[in-house]
Amino acid sequence: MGIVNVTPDSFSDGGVNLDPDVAAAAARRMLADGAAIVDVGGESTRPGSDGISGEEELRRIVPVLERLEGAPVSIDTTKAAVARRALELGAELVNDVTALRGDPYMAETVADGGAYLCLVHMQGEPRTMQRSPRYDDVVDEVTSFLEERLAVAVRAGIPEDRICLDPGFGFGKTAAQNFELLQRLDTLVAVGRPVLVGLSRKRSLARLQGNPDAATGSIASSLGAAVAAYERGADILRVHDVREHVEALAAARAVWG
Ligand code: HH2
Repeated sequence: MGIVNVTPDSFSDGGVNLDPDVAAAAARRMLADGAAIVDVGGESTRPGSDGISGEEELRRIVPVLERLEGAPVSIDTTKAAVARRALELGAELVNDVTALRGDPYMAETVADGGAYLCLVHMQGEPRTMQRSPRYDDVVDEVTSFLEERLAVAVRAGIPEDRICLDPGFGFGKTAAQNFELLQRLDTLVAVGRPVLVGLSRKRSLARLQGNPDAATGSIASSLGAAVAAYERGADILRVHDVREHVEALAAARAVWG
């Protein structure tokens, strides 16, 4: 899954894709490089971000989706109105980092639109989530949460076989908690739904290089983490650098045989 953030403030590619022609070209390049789908988002959910109105989010993403007609697209949004418009414009998957908790109309929007859904774990909300994330057992808590949200989604009429689960790296988690989730990814895989992971360029990766102040992790560290996640059963990798990840996965697959 390639990432196309149509935002001025995303943590690693903010401002790059604000022109819809540039954003659509970037998305098409990712698909040509081997992405199965591109995730278009109009609102940054980076730690500390405040959120924007639905009108502003639509203003950013609609021209991009119009230019991507016929391409496999996912919409990264927490707002039902944005998801509804994106589905009308051909999006197939709704990537909701609130796991249907952010907007009371999101579940029926996904169900009525016949869309796929990604449920993401987040402790707190983007503005405050990194202040002091706390868990007794991060793996058990994230897994139980996602099982509960999966049940909610299915009760709302979204077929289970259209839903994938995401532990939400960096969404209310310390670097140590992120890596524990990755080490024990098999617990989430055992739930039986495809697992999506978003590690690409995230700050926890920069910590490994001993740089606590870096805002982004390197491509090389993203690749290492992605291959490790793949080996632990991740099905979908949400990444900025598609070609590099496709090549790294091809090598990992060749080793696996
Ligand atoms: N991470 C981000 C945004 N959306 N969706 C899923 N399913 N999983 C993730 O890990 C995830 C996500 C944050 O990364 P990014 O889109 O690069 O930045 P920003 O939120 O600043 O736009």
